[in-house]
Amino acid sequence: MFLRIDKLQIELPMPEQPDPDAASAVQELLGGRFGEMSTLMNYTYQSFNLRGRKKVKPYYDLVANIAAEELGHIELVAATINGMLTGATEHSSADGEVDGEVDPTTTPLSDLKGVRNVHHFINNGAGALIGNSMGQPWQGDYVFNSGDLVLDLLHNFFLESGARMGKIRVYEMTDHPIARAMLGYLLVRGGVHQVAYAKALEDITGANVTKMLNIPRISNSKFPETRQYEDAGVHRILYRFSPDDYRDIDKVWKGAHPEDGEEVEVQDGPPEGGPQADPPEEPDMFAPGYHPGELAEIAQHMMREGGS
Ligand code: MN3
Repeated sequence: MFLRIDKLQIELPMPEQPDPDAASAVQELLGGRFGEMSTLMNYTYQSFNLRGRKKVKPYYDLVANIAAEELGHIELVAATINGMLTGATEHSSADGEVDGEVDPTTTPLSDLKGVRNVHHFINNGAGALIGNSMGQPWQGDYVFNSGDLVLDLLHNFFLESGARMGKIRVYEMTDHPIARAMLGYLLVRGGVHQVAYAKALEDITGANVTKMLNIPRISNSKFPETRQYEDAGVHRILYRFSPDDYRDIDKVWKGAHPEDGEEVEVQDGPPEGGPQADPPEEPDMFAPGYHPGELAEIAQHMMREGGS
């Protein structure tokens, strides 16, 4: 398996306006039952545990390869939440600063006590949590792995459908530009995985599962942020996340796309991607801790020592 750890799967807008309440809604897409943690962990453990995998190699390859893509999706949703939380403390503590230092007696974080998920600010340095929109932690029993390939694939089709429902509802809750950029891309990629599991089920059972799409019954074309990806054919591409493995995903990812009728294709390598997010410092959260000037000095010191 290889992954681009130096890049996000797409370029996200820079943080401008914080929206902690919308960020807590986006948490559902990370750590909720149908979130990216669930898709990642379901496909990871299903591939770890699959028995007789040489016999059913195209399906093993499909599930393991999609697991690799999901790792990039949790990264993207976490970056979205970080971006949406950025600056929330600054807005809150505008009156609490003396000579650039926060005066704790002025209750500089008082505006944050009423946000939907105060954990973002009490336990985390304005960062993403492994939990859902109500703050409940992600749970291992969100992973379904019966050992029966058809049942597991059917579950994965259901999981991707639930994930799509969540994305659409969060889209309808917030027009935050970072959230919408992430949603435009992940609606398209989740759509690919939904179709891939439907095609796998059709191969094995003969049932016309792709006829059930769209679930929910609304096209990605209704969401303007999907357009650049649909125009580029990203909805028809399954990326191969390994130079050597997963050679047989093209045994499943073939034929027509159910929505536009055009041929689907496997592309070697991950998507081109965008720069890695580097969320700005949040001094009121002591994140990353020392004063920026001090950190720069420490870094310089380390570089000098490393070089000698
Ligand atoms: Mn995903």
